[in-house]
Amino acid sequence: MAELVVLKLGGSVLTDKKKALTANKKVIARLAKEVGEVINSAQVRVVVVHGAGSFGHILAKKYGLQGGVHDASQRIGFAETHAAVTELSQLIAREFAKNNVPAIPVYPLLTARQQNKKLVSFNHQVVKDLLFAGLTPIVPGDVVLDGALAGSICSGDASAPWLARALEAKRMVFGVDVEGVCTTDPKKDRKAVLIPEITSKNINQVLASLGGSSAPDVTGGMRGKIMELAEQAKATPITIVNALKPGRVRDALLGKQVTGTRVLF
Ligand code: IP8
Repeated sequence: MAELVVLKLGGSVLTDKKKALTANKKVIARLAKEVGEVINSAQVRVVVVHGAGSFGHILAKKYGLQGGVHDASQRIGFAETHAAVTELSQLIAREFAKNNVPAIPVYPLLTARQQNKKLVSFNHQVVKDLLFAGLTPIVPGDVVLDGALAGSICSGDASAPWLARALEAKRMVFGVDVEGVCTTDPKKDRKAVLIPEITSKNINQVLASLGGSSAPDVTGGMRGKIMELAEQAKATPITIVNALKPGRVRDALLGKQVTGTRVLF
């Protein structure tokens, strides 16, 4: 059986995060080609999880959905946000199909449930069945039903590791808009240094090297993120790559050595 890789593509790669409902169509087309090359030439199956970018976050903020769904206006916002997310997924699916990837969106709103913003179930059988049929599931960050808050936001960062664990994926590839995990925020600090590998052997050293003299919230945020990645990597190894650089996602999907950060535990 071909090995399974869960690919998470960040919303800031796929969309212009500052302009509502604006997709980076050229980037999506190139990534579709890279995924197509992989699944049509190698023994690799791919589940694509994608961020919502400017199709989700702007509406979610406008309606205050971060705190749940409590009134009629928020219910409209919940519906509108889901509709926008489905638009992005459909756009990606069409671009993938043009590149010989038979992609089918699977919406967490219909397959997952949360409790107080925490993912508690994801019916992964549909994802498994799509793969078995030779199709490529596309799972967006979405709004979902929440037992405590009526509705809440389910990030692709939660569903990707969940699915990777449930489907026993060989590895996860996170396609982001920076080179990988760095000592400081590379968008704000030109001295940021890429951390090529995080393992149980160097994690304490990596955590100690974070931040330098930059703001404590940046350091805290990064520390939290690395701890979370380490936890996820216990179940599934992770490679984080710059998806804006042509070929990086393709090579990472194939399991090749690539510029980025590998998290292995
Ligand atoms: O972009 C967020 O998903 P993410 C989903 O993967 C919504 O964090 C609806 C904002």
